[in-house]
Order: sequence, then C-alpha cells, then structure tokens
Amino acid sequence: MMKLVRTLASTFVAMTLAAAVHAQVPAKPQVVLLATGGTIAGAGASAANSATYQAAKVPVDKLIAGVPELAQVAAVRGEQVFQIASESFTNEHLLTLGKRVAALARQPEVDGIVITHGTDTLEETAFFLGLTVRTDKPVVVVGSMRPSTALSADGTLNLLNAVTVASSKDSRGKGVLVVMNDEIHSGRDVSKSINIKTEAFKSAWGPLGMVVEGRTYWFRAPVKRHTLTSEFDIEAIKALPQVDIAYGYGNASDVAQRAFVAKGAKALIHAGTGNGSVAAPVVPALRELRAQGVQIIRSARVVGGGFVLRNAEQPDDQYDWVVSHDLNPQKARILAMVALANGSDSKSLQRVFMEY
Ligand code: DAS
Repeated sequence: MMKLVRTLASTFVAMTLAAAVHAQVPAKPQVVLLATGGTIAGAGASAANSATYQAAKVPVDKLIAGVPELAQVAAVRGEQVFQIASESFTNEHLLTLGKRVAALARQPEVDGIVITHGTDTLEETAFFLGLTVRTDKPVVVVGSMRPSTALSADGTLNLLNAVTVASSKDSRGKGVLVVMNDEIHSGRDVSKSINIKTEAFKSAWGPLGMVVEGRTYWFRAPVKRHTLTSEFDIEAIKALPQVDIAYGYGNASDVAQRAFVAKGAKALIHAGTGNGSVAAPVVPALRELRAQGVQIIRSARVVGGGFVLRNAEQPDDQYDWVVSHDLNPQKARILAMVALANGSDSKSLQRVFMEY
C-alpha cells in the first residue's frame, strides 16, 4: 500500500514540475509557410550551378526540413500553394494567394506568415498583399538568388531570417515585408534591381532594417497606407482588370498601347524616359485612348530614388492623366489594378497614387 502511495506522490510531483517548467517556457510563435515555387525551391545539376538550374522543384516540407534551425525560432507548418517560377504569376495566382494569406491571418493561433516566392515578381506580390490583406500580423515574402543545390546558396539563411522576422512582435504593423540578403524591406518600396547577385533587392528609400543572427534591427517604418490602413480588401476583389505597361524609348510608336487596349487593357502604365516623358508620336494615341475611358498613368523607366512630377513633362490636368509618383511601372500596375477593381476614377486614382 505504502509503495502505491509513494509512486502516486512521486508521479504527482513530476507532473507538477513538468507543468511548472512548461508554464515558464513561452510557447513558440506559430508561423505558416506558404510555398509558391521560385529559385528558393530550385535545383541545379551541380553545386557549381549558381545561375543555371530549374526553379520550383523542391516541395515545402523539404524546404522546412532543409533548415532545422527554424524549429528553434517558431513552430512552422507548410502549405504548397503553387509550384511555379514567379515570372509566370497571373492575376488569378495573386488573388488565390492573397485570399489564403488573409484567411490564415484571421486565425488567432497564427502569429505570422512567410511566403517563399520566385524573385522575378516577388516585389509585385509583396506590394499587392500589402495593399489588400487586412492584418497587422507579420507577412514576409522571401526568395533566393541561388538554388539550394548551389555552393553558398542563400535560400536557407533567407528562410531562417524570414521566419525570424515573421515571429517577431516588432514586425507587426509595418506592412508586408520582404526579407533578402539580411535586409528587411517594405514590400512597397523594394524591387529586384540586379538579376544575378545575392544582393539583388534594393529599396528606393532604403531598407526598413536588418535581421542578423536571429534578431531584428529596425531603422525606419513605412509612412504610406497599407494593410489595416488600406481602403482595399482582398475579400472584396472578385477579379483584377487587365493593366499593361508600355516602354518609352527613342523612335517609339503607339502600336503597343493600341494593341493592349484592343486586347482589353483598362489602364496603361507608361514606362517613360526621364520624368515619365511621352514621345510626341505617342501623345495623340494616349489622349484618344483616355477619351475611350482607358486610364493613362505616367511612370518612369528610370530606376528609383525620385518620382514623376505631375504636370511637369506633360499637362496631366488637361489630359486627365495620372502620375505614379515614385512607383516604378511594375508597382504602378499593381496599384492601378487594385484601385480600378475598387472602382477608382482618375481623380481618386491620383489620390491613391499619392497615398499608397
Ligand atoms: N525564375 C525566377 C522566379 O521564379 C527564379 C527566381 O529567381 O526565383 O522568379
């Protein structure tokens, strides 16, 4: 009898101690990893292949298994949303991904979301999510410039850093973030600026911070509207309108612009030379297309660090055109699609380009 009492007592003490220890160890953040493909899931024929490889090969569970250190940062579970190279993203892919991110963000037990993504259009997806997903939880988009099979592959550390940022409370409320090469960027500002180096992503106004050895270091916060301060909501978007981009250059004609509209474009982004300049032979076509109800948005092919000034190179007030402010052509396309899906006319479109 005494033996039974002693056994029960020691069991009770052991359970109480375990509960006490468990209570002291804070529960790990719950992070969901949504995999879409890209180089971070890529594989090359040999370790020497840092730029020749096939993107979108490695499945999400292998991505997670490839970085055991993730488990020290967060409880990570994966979903394979797509398995594609990101140059092939469509508007439908954006909507599907955005709705999944929003659904996960609404789940109380989810603390952060990481999206692995090809680097080619990563900046477009990150901006789109920042405009349309109503959450202050960290949403972090991450990719890599080298496949996991290459010497000095960058994907594993990028993924660990992305989960670290997604697990950090101080990442909340900063909009959708992009983590690449130890830097934390705003999804709005960042662009792939170099096509073949690991230091490929630059923000026109600089990164927001850095993540180094498991810690985040912040130096600034976004001032433009995003996520919870956005008037746009992914749940209200049924479809995104066709918006196309036409480059400006010497000897340019209006063939592309007319062809885009003939195929259903509802807005044209002019990737102009200099300050969004429009070549003389192209102006009449843009004015004609505007009169047909197509929105005309002047952006610039010039890489970041400035902005297109309204009524400077063209009489935008007279023509009822819009300027993209500091947004490059590919970012301007994303914002134009979201704003038009929300019913913006040219007046509200210009307001939107100044506020987001
Ligand atoms: N093709 C590129 C893409 O999927 C590969 C990459 O850099 O991620 O965006």
